[in-house]
Amino acid sequence: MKRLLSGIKPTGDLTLGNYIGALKHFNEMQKEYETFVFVADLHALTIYNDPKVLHKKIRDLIAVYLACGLDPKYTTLFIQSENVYHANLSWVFECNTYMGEAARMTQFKEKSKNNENVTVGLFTYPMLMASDILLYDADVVPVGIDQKQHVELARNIAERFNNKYGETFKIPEPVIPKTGAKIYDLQDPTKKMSKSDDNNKGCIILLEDPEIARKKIMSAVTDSEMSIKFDPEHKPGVSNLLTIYSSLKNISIQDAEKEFEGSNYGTFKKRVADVVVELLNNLQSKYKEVIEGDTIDKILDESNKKVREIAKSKVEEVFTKVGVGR
Ligand code: ATP
Ligand code: LTN
Repeated sequence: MKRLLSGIKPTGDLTLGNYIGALKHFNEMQKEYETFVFVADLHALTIYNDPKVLHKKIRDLIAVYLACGLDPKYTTLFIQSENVYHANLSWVFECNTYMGEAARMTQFKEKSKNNENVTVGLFTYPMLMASDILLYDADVVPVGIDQKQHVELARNIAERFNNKYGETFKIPEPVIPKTGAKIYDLQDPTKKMSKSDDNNKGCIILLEDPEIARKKIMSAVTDSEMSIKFDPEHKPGVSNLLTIYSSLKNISIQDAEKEFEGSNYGTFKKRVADVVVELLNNLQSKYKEVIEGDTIDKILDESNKKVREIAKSKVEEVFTKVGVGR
């Protein structure tokens, strides 16, 4: 069985963008692949987080993974920092990545622009991400479009390492969803819906009151026409709502367009809001069950053993090949 691996940072509040671009796909793919999904808590440290809040967000993310349908029968759920080998391998990759290729990462360029508090960690973050992926010989890595470049860097690192030191790593493939690879902000549909954004009127938060989410959809920016057509360039707001609707209903954009032929924007938004509210209601009731129950630690303890074993043998192989240790 092929392996799937992906992770999400426990910073900010999880959004509908995270759900449609990532969580939903992990859930749909878990039976087809041997699946590893983790909380990328070391990645969260590239910016300052209140430690107490970070601890809570890590647990919350595990609960959201379970609430979204990730099933420990199929998916190994774990916390990155609980497996020390991620950071070990990352160092080796930092020493096998050129400054020029790391400096080309779009996310680094964007996040470091006009920012005086850029850490070295933000720069080396893609090498840690490469180690997350390559430690487990992942075949596929489902991510939103903004992470594709990082998975491509992981491929380059793997190929270079294999050429230099002999066959060691599988070359992973990024898997980008056909629809919903990028969900946009409801107030500014040219910008990604992001949990690190301060203005959250344009952002649906998975654990927020569903009625607040409904209001956000009802006041989403559209345009002054009256046609419900998918045209991201000229009609970014309407196209974004069509993407959200078709992803959550599991139908094509064309079918969604047909469904709304002749409808006005008010009716359209109400129907989009209904599917979003239904998703949040389901997700939140499962989340509550999990976070109040006692299964989280059992699941993590079990998967911990498994991931450490896999990672230990990979890191030992790498250390021997590069010539460190006895
Ligand atoms: P930030 O927006 O805070 O920089 P992020 O949400 O991109 O962070 P993660 O939470 O780690 O970072 O992302 C988890 C996954 O969700 C990634 O695969 C990412 O591509 C996807 N994702 C995040 N936002 C969106 C979005 N608006 N549309 C589609 N996918 C998204
Ligand atoms: N960098 C990703 C989160 C992430 C990840 C990974 C995704 C860390 N390690 C490994 C896939 C595979 C992000 O910011 N969204």
